[in-house]
Amino acid sequence: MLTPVALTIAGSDNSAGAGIQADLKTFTHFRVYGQTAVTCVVAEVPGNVSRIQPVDLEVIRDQLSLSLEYYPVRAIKTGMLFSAEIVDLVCDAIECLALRPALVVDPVMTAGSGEPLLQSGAIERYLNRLFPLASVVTPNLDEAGQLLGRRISAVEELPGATAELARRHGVPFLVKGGHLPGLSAIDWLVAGDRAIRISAPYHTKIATHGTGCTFSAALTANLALGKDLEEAAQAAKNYVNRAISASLRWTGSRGEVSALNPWVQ
Ligand code: PXL
Repeated sequence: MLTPVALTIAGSDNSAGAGIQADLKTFTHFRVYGQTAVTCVVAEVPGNVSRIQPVDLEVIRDQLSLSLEYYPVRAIKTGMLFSAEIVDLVCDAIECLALRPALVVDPVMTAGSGEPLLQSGAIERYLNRLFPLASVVTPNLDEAGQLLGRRISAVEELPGATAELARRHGVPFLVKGGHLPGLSAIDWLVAGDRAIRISAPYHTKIATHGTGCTFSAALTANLALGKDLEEAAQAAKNYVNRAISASLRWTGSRGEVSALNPWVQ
């Protein structure tokens, strides 16, 4: 089989646990060749976002058109898009493709530290333009809560919340319930009339920076490999679970730092 190509449209995280860097490592793990369109440069370490610099819109447009024109991109992932202008530009680039690749929309809104990663005016563009193009939308609990207009605070609420989002937007939704209290990290996928519970053991006190990016990148890679949505979601969940449990750890001059392990089998 020819090596599949996937494209991530996301921000750069210098600490490399999230964003473009996490996506490329994940694509590489699955032997999918990654292309990148960088939307912003974020200066950060886990738990501390220092500065965000959006990339010039013309430069983002050229990154997208060059990768999409020269490579047979089978799947696209969007991560941190930051502004309404960038969401519009991404939609323009995807809408004009004759052959639509699979599209995973990870609606990144805030960093783990609580720092906003999306301007508030951009949410309306997600709802009206980007979600309708998606093969699947993958919010975490906070993002799903913001999209619904109410908090999701218990595992029992996940199936109903996920179904409501999928129905409201007319596309599959996968809500990542990993931060809910319990022995398992449970995600729900609702696609048409199918509802699937995806679970993995819950890990405490291990690296979690970038788990959302890594999950959606793994899902994108598996769609690029030709798996269907359910199989791809299972493979992605399984990979993230192993990457968390085999987390890397160092002691820097500020103390302990950790990261997901991209080398797990
Ligand atoms: O995890 C969300 C996220 C996405 N993209 C970038 C980030 C982060 C979190 O810090 O930096 C670039």
